[in-house]
Amino acid sequence: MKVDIKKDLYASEKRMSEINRETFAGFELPVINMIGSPGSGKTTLLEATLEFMKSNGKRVGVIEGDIQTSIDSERLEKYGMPVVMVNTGGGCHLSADDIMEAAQQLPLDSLDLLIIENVGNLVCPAAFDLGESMKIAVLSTPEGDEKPLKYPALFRKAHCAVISKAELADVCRFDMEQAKDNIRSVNADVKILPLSVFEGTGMEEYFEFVMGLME
Ligand SMILES: Nc1nc2c(ncn2[C@@H]2O[C@H](COP(=O)(O)OP(=O)(O)O)[C@@H](O)[C@H]2O)c(=O)[nH]1
Ligand SMILES: [Mg+2]
Repeated sequence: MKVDIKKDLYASEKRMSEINRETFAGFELPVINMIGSPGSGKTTLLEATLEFMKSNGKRVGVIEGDIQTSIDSERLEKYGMPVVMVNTGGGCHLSADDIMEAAQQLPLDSLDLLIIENVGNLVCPAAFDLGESMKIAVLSTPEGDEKPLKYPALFRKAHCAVISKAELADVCRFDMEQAKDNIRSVNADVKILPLSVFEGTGMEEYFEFVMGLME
């Protein structure tokens, strides 16, 4: 008998993401999967989000994916929210299996929101369904306004595209309108949110969007 390992692996990964989705639905827990390049500002945005949610009485769990080190999860622990670190040991993305294991260490019944920071990478994480409610793509201005065209898979699957470090757009010669057009050309329905955590611009709209997931 011929065994199609690739097909079996795909089926098992798919089943696990379905179990995760059912588990999260059972707790009525919205789950965000944040995906972007290394350095695009995911952890910084997550820190601002935890601060905001804390002052609004919301409890947010975090699954922090990294290839190595606990640097990001240490940055997040000071907000008093439950953080679980997953080191992929070289792997370029989180899998549904990783999320299932990490979620068991979280008090899912007491959370209002779960945020997964995926491994910094524009390609691999987009291909894996973790059982999340939505993917948020994070593109920073220094990366260039053409990146949505070069890496369309992520932007096609994302519900929301954050354009981070917006205050650097001019100095990086990043054309904001062109970037929006590029994102819309691969996904007409995506919500585009330019923001700067450092300057505080666009943050209200971002928080409003995230709060909307909990209604
Ligand atoms: N100029 C600017 N830099 C930022 C902003 N947000 C984050 N950064 C910086 O970008 C770098 C990478 O941020 P980090 O959150 O670690 O990115 P991650 O690798 O995607 O998690 C750090 O030096 C941050 O201080 C911002 O709004 N403006
Ligand atoms: Mg990070």
